[in-house]
Amino acid sequence: MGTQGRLRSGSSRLRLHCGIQHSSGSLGLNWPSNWFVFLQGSLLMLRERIVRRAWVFAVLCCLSLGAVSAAEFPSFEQLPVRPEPPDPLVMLDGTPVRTRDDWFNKRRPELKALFEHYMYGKAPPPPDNLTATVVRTDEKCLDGKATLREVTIKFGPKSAPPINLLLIVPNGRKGPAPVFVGLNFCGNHTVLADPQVAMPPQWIYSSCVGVEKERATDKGRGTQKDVWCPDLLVERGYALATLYNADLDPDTPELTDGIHPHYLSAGQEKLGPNDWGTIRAWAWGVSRVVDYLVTRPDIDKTRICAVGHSRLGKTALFAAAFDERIALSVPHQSGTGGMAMNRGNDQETVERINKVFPHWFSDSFVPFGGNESKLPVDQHLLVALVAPRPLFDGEGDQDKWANFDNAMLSLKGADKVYKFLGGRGLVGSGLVSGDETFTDANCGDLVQYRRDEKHVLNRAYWQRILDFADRKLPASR
Ligand code: GTR
Repeated sequence: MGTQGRLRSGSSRLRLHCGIQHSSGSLGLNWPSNWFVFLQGSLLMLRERIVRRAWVFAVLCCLSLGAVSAAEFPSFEQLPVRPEPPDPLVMLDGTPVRTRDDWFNKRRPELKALFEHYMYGKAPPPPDNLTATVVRTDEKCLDGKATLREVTIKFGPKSAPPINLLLIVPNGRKGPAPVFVGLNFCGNHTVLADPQVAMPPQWIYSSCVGVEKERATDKGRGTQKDVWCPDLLVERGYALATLYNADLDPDTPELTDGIHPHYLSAGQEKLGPNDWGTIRAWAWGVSRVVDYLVTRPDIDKTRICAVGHSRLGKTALFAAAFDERIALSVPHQSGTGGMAMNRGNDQETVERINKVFPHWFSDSFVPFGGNESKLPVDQHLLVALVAPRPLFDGEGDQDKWANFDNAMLSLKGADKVYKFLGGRGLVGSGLVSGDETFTDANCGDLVQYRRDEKHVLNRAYWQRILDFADRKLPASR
């Protein structure tokens, strides 16, 4: 799966999320505990003040007066070490976010620019020439319960590859249907057992069923139906819009395929350090599908949900963070680069993810391997960008690699913004497990849902994703 990465240097040092942890014993002092608490508090305040000053200094050195622009962000070397995750409600230059207006018009654009600059890379602006052609319709899909359409979506430079969208919309409905949009790993023909759905012609993961010499075959048809569960979605009144991720960018380090080469300027042979990586390209493609979905009368444009598993869960989160037309998001087992905080991640580290998947992020992310505490952003801020819209963080008890504990830290870090915007954010512990039903007492706008499962998306998860969507996006909205 595209794992032959460029080797890069860097240490695999781990950092504690909570910074200094002293006890009076470790200091060798015998002071009464209230003295120690006082001293500890003062040290923490002093450290916070020093870190804040260093930040303000670095930012002021790099910014001229006026709005923050990515070109003026501090270089990696200029960034101070900052063990605590950045406060979502404090601007990069230290100015507090006091109003909704500050959030939506200042901090939110700043965070988007920071994520693009230091981590995922910058994508081109939305194209103004998007066209969609329905190339096949089957009104009798799923025993007549749904209408299937295959749609070719074109955009951007003439030479750019199209998106081949599979759209399944329930037939028996009273109004426009809510929809889940997500990229798939193995091709549209694997989503349901239909002999006619077009197979992707390009490179495909050899781990997908029926793949021979890195190309899809008929043997793969319907083999992902228990991952996507289109019958269940339709039964519950939801549409499904899905496309193979390689339509946008095959999951390999090569720059010669997918969307990237069509956006290089004349003579440019490689991406710049802050240009879009594969996850950014995938998420940009999700937004192109949304461009199309909002034009369809059978789709409820106020109930568009983004879903994805694993690397495609990272994509779903990023898409929702950047595209406010996405009303609800389901980053499922998304791990590093998705829901899991980079600071203190003892599972997949920044260094490792960049080594194994050098194309997923922009090159500007590489130096943060082993230096996570220099990051001016962390994943709680990507979740904060989704606020106040509902988010379901699906996790598996046996899927330690995705680091559900660090995902919970992201939810907790973003909660502040949900509440600042008047939403419910996290409620109770924020965790709902197994067969526990969602109630007002355990489910706010943010929830971590965990089952005793490995790294998988399946019907059992979908039941709960749909329960969450029913609660958060009722038809009467
Ligand atoms: C793993 C990778 C994870 C996750 C996963 C997947 O190898 O380390 O970040 O994305 O792949 O996408 O299945």
